Parts: sequence; structure tokens; C-alpha cells
Amino acid sequence: MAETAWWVDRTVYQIYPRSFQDSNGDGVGDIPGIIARLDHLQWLGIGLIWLSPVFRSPMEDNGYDISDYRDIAPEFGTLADMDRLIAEADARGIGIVMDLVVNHTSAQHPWFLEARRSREAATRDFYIWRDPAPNGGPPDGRRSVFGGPAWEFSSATGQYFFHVFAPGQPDLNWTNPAMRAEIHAMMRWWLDRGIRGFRMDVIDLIGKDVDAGILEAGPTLHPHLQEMHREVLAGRKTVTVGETWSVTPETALLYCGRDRGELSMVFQFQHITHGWHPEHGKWVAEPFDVRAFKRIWNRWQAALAEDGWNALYLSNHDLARQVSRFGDAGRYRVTSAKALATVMHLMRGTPFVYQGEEIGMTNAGFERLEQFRDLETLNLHAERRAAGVSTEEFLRGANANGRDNARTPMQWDASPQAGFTTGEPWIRVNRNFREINVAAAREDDTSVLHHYRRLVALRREHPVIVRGRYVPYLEDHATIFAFERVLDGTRLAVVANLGGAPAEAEAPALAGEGRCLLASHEPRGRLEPRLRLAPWESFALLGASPPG
Ligand code: TEU
Ligand code: CA
Repeated sequence: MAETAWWVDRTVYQIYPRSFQDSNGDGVGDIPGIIARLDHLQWLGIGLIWLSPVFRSPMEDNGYDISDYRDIAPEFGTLADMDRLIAEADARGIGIVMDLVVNHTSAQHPWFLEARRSREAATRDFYIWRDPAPNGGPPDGRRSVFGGPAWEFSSATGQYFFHVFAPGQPDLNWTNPAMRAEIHAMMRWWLDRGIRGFRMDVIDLIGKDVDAGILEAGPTLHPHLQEMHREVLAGRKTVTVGETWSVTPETALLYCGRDRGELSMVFQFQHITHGWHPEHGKWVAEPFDVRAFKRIWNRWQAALAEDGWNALYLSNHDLARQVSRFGDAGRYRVTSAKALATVMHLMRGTPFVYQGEEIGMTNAGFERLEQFRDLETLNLHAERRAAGVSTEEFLRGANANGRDNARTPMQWDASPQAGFTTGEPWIRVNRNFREINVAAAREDDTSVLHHYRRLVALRREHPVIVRGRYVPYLEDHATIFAFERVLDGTRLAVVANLGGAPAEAEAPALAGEGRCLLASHEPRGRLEPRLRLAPWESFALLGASPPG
């Protein structure tokens, strides 16, 4: 049961290595840079690092296109650097969770280089090949997530291969047992080096049945995950989290139920895609709907109340900065960042902090298309232009939800390039780095950073946060997110106004005395039956749970 797992009181911090800390002045973050910044994570109280891919890669998709699972990309460092990171993190009580990207490899992976040479290649069936359609074109009209067709013709053998993402990311054929055995062996090799687990990239796609047109949550998905657990994870001190864009509260326990023998938890995306346009997805951002946001999280808290475990997050390397997407990046940046963190860290589940979120970093605010780096954005710009969308209209969407918003360099201090590099950064540093940076935040006890540090510490100090039952309140209120956590005789009341106007509500059930554990405004020692909240005000009150 997750409640008693070794990792259950730990907070996870996601590092996107390219943008975290450069150590050699080439403008690209690297592993020695991460090691140099481990004290920041230890100070924050972090217990696990999810490290986005550092494996050898042509970097078409910044490392999510792997050409050697057992070597480190030279721009990030060496295997010795990786071993040092594992040891230095462990010395600080921090475990390393690596990014397992096995729905596809890079087209430069030796398996694919061999497979595409001949239909008789030993690794031919590690990938998904089909004959051209009768007209010589792709087998069907499916599109890639990154634009263009999902089939790429390989003239050497006269067949097409399937790729959900870029042509440089051919999908692996998970029905092939020899391929699966290679992946299992690689996973064991990394666990033997001392990592503590895996974040599994688009793992709900590995059960695909291409001929039946089933991509997500396909028929062989759970058998593959159960085999992976038996062959790799069982009996080891590990933690795993699957990236599953298709998961719902109804299917989540199939992945992380206590008796499933699959994963520790999954990332669901309903609170993310709810704000996307039905036809144009994230490229036409819709305003944040607080009621929908609460309804989704309350649903997930109920679904995994007795079994399974929630991954609690608002940001990652693929998403807009949370204070820009769900909060207020302007006047109420600090208090809105605190309000979002308070509700996310005090629900039942494991919080994931994305690099820079802990200081309230904001979206990038690029002025020109040339400032973007992400192939998804650049490809989709070309596609939307061809469909008649103007560049400035596309830039509005890219500046709202494009992945580069999360990938501008970590803002360490007010020195040139925010202390990220002594060279030219691979992507522009956000122009607000002189005000928003770790050094300044460390000096200000009222900063977002100190608020995160308190939240991480509270999780370790108060069992009610890890184990308490979740009880929602004011579910229909337009902006107030309120809930209780209850364990034995203790209750923790959590209240946040997720809006830029004062808010009031009748909440007699929440009323009572308590000890204010943290507050964005004046601490409160008691809750009145009628709540009155300032814009973006949040607090948590520890008290005795009322009788009955
Ligand atoms: O992301 C899965 C994925 O599909 C996202 O890219 C998402 O669909 C998209 O951003 C929405 O517009 C994972 C990784 O997190 C991402 O960085 C990789 O690019 C992708 O898989 C391929 O490995
Ligand atoms: Ca570097």
C-alpha cells in the first residue's frame, strides 16, 4: 500500500538537464552542473529527483529520442558523472528516478540503423513496419503528435515505419519479446547502478495495436507492465510513475492498485487538457476554470482514496509555467504561486515540483518565432500557417502553452544569464530573472521558495498530510478550493482563494480553533463559519477534528 511505501513522505523535484545548470560554459545544462546545485535541493527538503533524459541522443526532442540507453549524452557528461550524481544525491538523502523513454528510440539507435537496412535484420521486428497503401502512400492517414504523417517511408526496404512523435522517433514494437528483454536488461542495469526508479514516458502507448487503430491503453499494455514489474522492479526498493495521458479515475487502479504489480503511481492530465481547445488543443488556450479544476482533483482524490496513489503536479517540461497558466504572473504572482502550491502539496498523494516552480518562474514571453526551440512548436507553426493561421495568432498560443515556456534556464541569481551559464544559453533566459531568482528568494522569508520549503517539511512532520482522509468542501464555489485532511483525532483544514478578487463563503463545517501551519497572508488561529479571503489568500490550519 503506497501509504507505507519508503518514498511516501518524499517530495519529488523534476530536473530538465538542458536548462538547470551549465558547468562548462557551452550554454547547455549538464550533470556536473546538477551536482553543483544539489545543496539547493537538500535545503528545499527534496527526497527524489526525476531526471529528464540524459542518455546519448541526437537531441531532436532534447533527449526524448535515445540512441544509446547505456551511455550519457556528451553534452550532459559521462557515465562517471552520472555515478557521481547518484552518489552525491544519495549522500543528501535524495534518490534519482530516471526517465524511461521506451515507446520509441531515436532513428540513430543501432537497433533502428540495423532494422532499416534489411527486412531480415535481427532487429527489424523491434519496430513497426508496414507495406505502402495500394496507391504507394502511407498505410493510413494517421498524424504524428509533432505534425505530419505518423508513417515514414524507408526506401532501403520499401516499407513505412510508424512514429507517434517525430520521424526521428520510431515506435518500438512491444509485441516482440526479444525487444522487451533488452529493455528489461537495461532497466536492471540502471537500478544496479543505484537509481531508485523510473518515470515512464508515454507508457500507456506501449500496448498499441496499430492495425486495429488502438494507440492508447491497448490490449497488451497491462501484460507488458506486469511483465516489466516481474522482470525488473519486484523485490527492489524502487518508485515508478507512468506518464499516461489517457488515464481516467476509472482506469487508474489498473496501473497503480496495490495488487496490480505494475506502477507506484501515474500522471493524469485531465486538469491540463480541460483547458485546451477541442479542435486546436493547447494552441488555443482557454481561460482557467477553477470549478472544473476542483472537480477534477476532487474526483481523483476520491478515486484513489483507498488504493493507488495520486501524483500531484501542475508543471513539467512539456507544460506552461503553472503561475502563468493557473495563477497570476503579474500583480499576484507570489500569493497565487503560494496558493497553488498549498493546495497541490496538501492533497493526498506525492507532490512533484518542476524546476523553477519553487521560485514562481513565469512563462517566457517570447516576441519572435525564432526564440522558440521546441520541434513540436516549430512543426505545428508550419502546419498551422499552412492552414491559414497567422504567425502572431500562433505565437499567442505558443506563448500560452508551448513547451519552451518551461525550458528557459533556471534563474539562480541576478548575474548575467541568471547564473545558469557563463556562455550563450541554448534558449533565452526569461527577462524577469533579476527579480525572480533563487538567491533573492533565499533572502526573503516571505518568498515562494520559503513557502515551498515549509510545505515539503510539513509533509515529513505531519502524518495527516501523507495518510489523512481527503474531505472536499465548497465544491461549487467559483474560486475557493477548500478541503480537510483527517487522521485519527487530527484534522488539517486547507483553504485557498484561487482568484484575483476577495471571496466569501459559508463553511460552518470547517469552523474551529487550530494552529496555523502556513499562510500567505496574516496567520489565522481559527476559522469562522463565514470565510472571508483576500485575493489569492491561502492557509492551512491544524486542529482537532470535530467529534463524530
Ligand atoms: O510527452 C508526451 C506528449 O505527448 C507531450 O509531448 C504532449 O502530448 C504534448 O506536449 C502536447 O502538445 C512525452 C515527453 O514528456 C515529451 O517531452 C516528449 O516530447 C514526448 O513524450 C516524446 O517522447
Ligand atoms: Ca554544459
